[in-house]
Amino acid sequence: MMPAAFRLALFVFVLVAAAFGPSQSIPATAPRVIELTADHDSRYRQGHTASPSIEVFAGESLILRITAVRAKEVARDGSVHGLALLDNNSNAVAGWSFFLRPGVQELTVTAPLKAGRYTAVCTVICSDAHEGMGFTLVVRDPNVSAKDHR
Ligand SMILES: [Cu+2]
Repeated sequence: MMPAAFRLALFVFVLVAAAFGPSQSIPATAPRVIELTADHDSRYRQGHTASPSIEVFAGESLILRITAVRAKEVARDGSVHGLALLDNNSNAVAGWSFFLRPGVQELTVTAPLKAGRYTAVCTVICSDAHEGMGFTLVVRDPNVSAKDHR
């Protein structure tokens, strides 16, 4: 039979291992990766679709993997495009403001907690077509099925 002190030490070790072990360091669900291009003609694209509409769930962890391609104009700091997310009232959503450099960058974001339609816009005056550069983020309540939205 194990001495009581040893059993206690083993018990504590198991508790600590359970709390800080590898199972705790892996998130329950890995962020979903959304691939986009911030293109040379001042358009956001998802695949071949310009100005896409992207559906996400409220509070969903996302990685925006954006390939930025220089348009006509470049900001003084070298940014070729930008990204800001606006709600229905054109208010900027916190944590969703980025400047993009040429090439691939991964932006870690969290979808807004409030369901609705949001507009992502470019924040660098990248060409004469800059005003039309953006995409739509449709945020769905995860507790409401897509069918119920119709
Ligand atoms: Cu732009």
